[in-house]
Amino acid sequence: MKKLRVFLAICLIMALFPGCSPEREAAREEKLIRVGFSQVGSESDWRAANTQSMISALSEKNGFELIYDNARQRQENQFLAIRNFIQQDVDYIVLAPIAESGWDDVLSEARSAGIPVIIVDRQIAVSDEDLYTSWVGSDFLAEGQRAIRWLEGTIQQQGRLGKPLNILHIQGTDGATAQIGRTKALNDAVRTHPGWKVAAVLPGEYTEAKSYELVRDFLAEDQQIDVIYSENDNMTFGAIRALEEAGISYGADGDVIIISFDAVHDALEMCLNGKINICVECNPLHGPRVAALIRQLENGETPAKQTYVDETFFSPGLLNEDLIGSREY
Ligand code: GZL
Repeated sequence: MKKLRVFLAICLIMALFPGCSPEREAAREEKLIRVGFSQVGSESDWRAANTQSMISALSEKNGFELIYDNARQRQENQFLAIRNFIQQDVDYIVLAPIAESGWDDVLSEARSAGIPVIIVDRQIAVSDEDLYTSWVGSDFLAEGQRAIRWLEGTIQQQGRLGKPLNILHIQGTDGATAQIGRTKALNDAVRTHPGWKVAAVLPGEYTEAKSYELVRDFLAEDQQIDVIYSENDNMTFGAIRALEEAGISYGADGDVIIISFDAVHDALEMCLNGKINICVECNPLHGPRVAALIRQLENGETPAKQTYVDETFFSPGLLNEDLIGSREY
């Protein structure tokens, strides 16, 4: 009976207001907020935690109808998803952009359709900041600087400050804000410390498989390295596999210092066991923040244009099983 009432209400609304879409009105009748979410892909443990956080927060029991799209690490798939969301006349678009550039046209189409856009995680570089309503994510340069400050302190304690230091840099997806910020912190430090040298920059794409292949091939050239600066945990896992195959010691008691970003569960376990020297946290749990931003907009409020999440870092002495077990990801 309720369905019939909804159907008749829609027919009446469509007759009176032909501009309203049946989907938007059906959701309105149920009072669900329709959200289209374009996710980068499923390249890492961090991304899986981020996706889970968004799906859990933007659930029907929380008043949302979520339309989720996995772009499989291709920006053109994100363009397609956003255009589909516009066609489906969603109330909001949430975008986790794979890279900073290329968004002006598709976000102009969303604005013309009157659909607010919220950006999560990495940032976008657009000609008009009004093309998106709000952004929530991490300060990636600060993450990198946290890692560098720890490295400087460790090298000083070892009496190696001012001496040569060969660093293998495993980089995330080129043009991603996380890559830009974490890379800048390292490059700034190399300029500051004359003895520091980047032995190679390996484009690991944030995946374990790609990192393993690149580090394995690099190690085959027998170049000596003192540090691996890996821009996410999954690339670290791949690098560690390659180090073990090459018989090279690493971690708290090894020859190669391992610096890793994200601080996902498995990385923290490895850090606790001394296999990773420092895990720099990158918080993926943006779902509740995005839901709150949408609620603000629904209530006619103006949310902050940018919201940075609080983050820290972990080294073996700062970890225990209880702490690791208490974390959501
Ligand atoms: C950082 C995020 C990065 C993570 C990777 O916020 O964009 O992308 O560090 C993920 O694990 O793939």
